[in-house]
Amino acid sequence: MLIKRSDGLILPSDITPRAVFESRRGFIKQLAVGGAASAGLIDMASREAFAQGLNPKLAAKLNPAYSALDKQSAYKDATSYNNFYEFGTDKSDPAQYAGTLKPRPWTVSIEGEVKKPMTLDLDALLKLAPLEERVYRLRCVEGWSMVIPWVGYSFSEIIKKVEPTGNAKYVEFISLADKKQMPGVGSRVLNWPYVEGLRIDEANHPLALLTLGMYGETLPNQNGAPVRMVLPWKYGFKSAKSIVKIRFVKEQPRTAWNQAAPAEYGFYSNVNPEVDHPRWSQASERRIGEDGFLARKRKTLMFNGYSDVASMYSGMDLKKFF
Ligand SMILES: Nc1nc2c(c(=O)[nH]1)N[C@H]1C(S)=C(S)[C@@H](COP(=O)(O)O)O[C@H]1N2
Ligand SMILES: [Mo]
Repeated sequence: MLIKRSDGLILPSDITPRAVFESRRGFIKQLAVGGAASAGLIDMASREAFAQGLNPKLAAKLNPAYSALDKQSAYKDATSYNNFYEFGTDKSDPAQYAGTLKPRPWTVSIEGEVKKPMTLDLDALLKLAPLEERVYRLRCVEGWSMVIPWVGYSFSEIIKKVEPTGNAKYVEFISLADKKQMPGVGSRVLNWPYVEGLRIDEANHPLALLTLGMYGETLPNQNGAPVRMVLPWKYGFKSAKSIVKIRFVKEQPRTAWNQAAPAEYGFYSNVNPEVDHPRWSQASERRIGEDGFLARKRKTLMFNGYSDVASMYSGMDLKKFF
């Protein structure tokens, strides 16, 4: 597929020779080979891992067809500048307080309009489909962006397994809301649990990533351990973290941010430089890590540069369905 770079160039990533690709990657880790994803390695006491900033390795093969060539964000930035309101509203809160999240054992129940409802534990999720590394840009609605090598597989793999019924028009993603593990859940900034949603065709789009790791490791707590979504063509808040339940439903889900401020956060929330947030412009963005004195304000691209998704919205007024 064609992935537009943030500088406006269009690169046919599927024909870029792998070697060129690899050498351009700012960050290459020799990933542990083979069964790293299996039980043993991910059983390390999560607290200790958090304290040491050490997450178990998670082996995955780069999928160049779905990877951006942008310079990758520093691991340090990606793990210390976060939005995860269950741990507080400051960018530094998740890295500071998410040590109390216990990502193992963990189960995700998948229910609603499906022929085969199921509850999957982490091992089952890790084995459900081959893990891929995908370097995605993530654009926060607040006007900053990062470039992160995620590890996971297309959410469509889950859809295939549970066999939605004809009534399944939307998918709802529900995050953990446990006061004991998440100090921010005591506050009333949002209606807990954090809920997000997609139309079923969006959920089936190969770019929609069921994410279990980043930078060759299992997900750090502050990034939504142990399992989250990453939807690179939508504003960051659509990518729900620490998911415990996935429901296939008939009606458009009532999402947390849409409920909190419907005029500001629409259900679709596709990245769109032409539709401003009521309180600020969305025409440009600041790439985290580029904020030295030569910092560039980057132009925000339609669908964050993931133009493949456009056909899902043909005929829709994207100003109305923002
Ligand atoms: N459960 C939950 N998921 C969430 C959030 C949150 O507060 N709670 N914040 C969202 C927002 S606003 C963004 S920009 C991304 C940030 O992901 P990152 O910290 O891994 O970069 O997570 C999204 N997912
Ligand atoms: Mo965000």
